[in-house]
Amino acid sequence: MSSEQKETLRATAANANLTSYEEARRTFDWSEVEKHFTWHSTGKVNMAYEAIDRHAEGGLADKVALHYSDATRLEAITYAQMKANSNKFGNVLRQLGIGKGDRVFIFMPRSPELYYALLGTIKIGAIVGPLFEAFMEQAVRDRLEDSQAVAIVTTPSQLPRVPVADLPHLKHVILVGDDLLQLAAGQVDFKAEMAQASDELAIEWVDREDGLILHYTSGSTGKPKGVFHVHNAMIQHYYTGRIVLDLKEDDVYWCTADPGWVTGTSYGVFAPWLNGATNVVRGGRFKPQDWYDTIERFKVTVWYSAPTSFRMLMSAGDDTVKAFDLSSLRHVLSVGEPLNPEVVRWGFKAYGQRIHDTWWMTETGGQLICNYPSMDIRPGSMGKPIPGTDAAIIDDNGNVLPPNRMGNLAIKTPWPSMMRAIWNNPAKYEEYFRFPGWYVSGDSAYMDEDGYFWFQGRVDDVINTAGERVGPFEVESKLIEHPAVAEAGVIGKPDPIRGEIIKAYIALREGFEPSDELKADIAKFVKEGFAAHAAPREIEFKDKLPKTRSGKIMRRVLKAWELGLPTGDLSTIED
Ligand code: 6R9
Repeated sequence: MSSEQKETLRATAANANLTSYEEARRTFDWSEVEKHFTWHSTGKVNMAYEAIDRHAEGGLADKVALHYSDATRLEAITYAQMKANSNKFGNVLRQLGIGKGDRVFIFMPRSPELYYALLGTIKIGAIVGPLFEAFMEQAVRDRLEDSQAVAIVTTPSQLPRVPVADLPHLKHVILVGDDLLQLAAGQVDFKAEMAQASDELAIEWVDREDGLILHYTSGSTGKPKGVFHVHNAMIQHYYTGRIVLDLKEDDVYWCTADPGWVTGTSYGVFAPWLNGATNVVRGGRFKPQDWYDTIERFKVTVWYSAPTSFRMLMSAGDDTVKAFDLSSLRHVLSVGEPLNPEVVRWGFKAYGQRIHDTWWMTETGGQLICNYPSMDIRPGSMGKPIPGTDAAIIDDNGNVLPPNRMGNLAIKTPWPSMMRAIWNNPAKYEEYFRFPGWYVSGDSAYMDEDGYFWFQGRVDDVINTAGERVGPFEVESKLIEHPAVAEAGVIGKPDPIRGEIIKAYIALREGFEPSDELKADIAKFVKEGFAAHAAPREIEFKDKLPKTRSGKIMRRVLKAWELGLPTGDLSTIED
């Protein structure tokens, strides 16, 4: 396909922070961004200071740092208050003897207290480990054991899922709840301690390469990996906040991700606050009406969410959109999974906004391949590498492939927010860097002749049917264009003749019933609208598809079902 024929949404944002992508790629220099931070004069730094205190002391004291809301709470917290409360929590930890380099985990639902705890931990130089609130005991155990955490911040209702007795190094359990009466040995009452703690704190000034955060992420097999990041990541968080999120002084920014997922910290905590924006956090479960209400109520201008949410909003229909005033929105972004062209088209129609896809990983710490307000969007493409980095498609021997060839998506090393280790597992870390000069992502993609990158699937998910390599994403994207299809997960099912055949698991939209006619109609739709070889030969309807808590369809679970094999580590599965 030549690029002229490719569907394009033209750039419209003339006053974006990044005015010319091409020029920035030629002239950009990370050392310019570094000058923005304290270390430039002192040699020492602290992420939480740069994100909060600097603004609290620099004229934004009374600006709202956080608009928090859920079904029962509505609170606006200023930068000055955020500074004071995170200082208090830093003091609470210090009084317990916790300090630089110690691992402190957070295992609780979103709330203002979660953010005080996260920032306070960082302020004393400890390493924070955020967990999804819904983790079960085994998932909590694996992570606390591997990291040898000394403390966990949690709630009374989640406490039964913290296997304290099995974790000898876990000395302190800090409980966030009301009227805690009887505390067992090692338990600490968050609210009582915060009430008497000083709001002045001597910040732990650290080196750029000192530990910041440990994000556990599930591999397809084996135990979760502890992806280790350092304070230096702030360079990338700040910069991508400017050029990708396009944050400006008056923005009200909402990232819908939970801090248990890297998106909820890099872009739910660090990037917005490093840029001095007002941040919105909505607690509780996803509901279309609540989400639109959040945009309307806080007049959200920049909105960062995930394909799974956009697909659910699309399923909820245009009338739901019309019931709210979403006119404050000026910039919308997506991450976590491939963003189907149909979703981009719908978003343009329903919100009048181009949804900007962004690609990155827990391991990369920050955004790497993105669409920018000042760049044309090709629906279905992840975009182009951020200035200051380079990406390529390489073969299994590390050779760079020409345009339009499917292969391993790789990033040229290094970049500021790159992981610095897999905790306790140097061998695993080295695997990512097996070709000198490259980080190998494990994703399969191709680059078109104009430098746009197109995701195909995880390398393990690519299907080989009758000699043709088919990325599951393109088939799924075609499937969801069918009016009956809400979500689709596509896998290769072993077949004696074709090697693999394409099998689609499909969740139907409301109002549609499973039937053989519908299966045939859907298969025909892909065959005629996309390609005969990519049409599913088998379709199975499901009420729901298995997804991670960050909304990724778990194709490997579909495949394990299909083959009757064990499903591997399921600690991050949603239900
Ligand atoms: C931030 C985050 C990383 C994996 C990644 C890829 C998938 C993320 C994507 C995307 C297609 C995008 N992924 N963004 N695939 N298009 N824009 O998601 O981190 O949870 O570690 O997942 O997610 O497969 O390798 P993480």
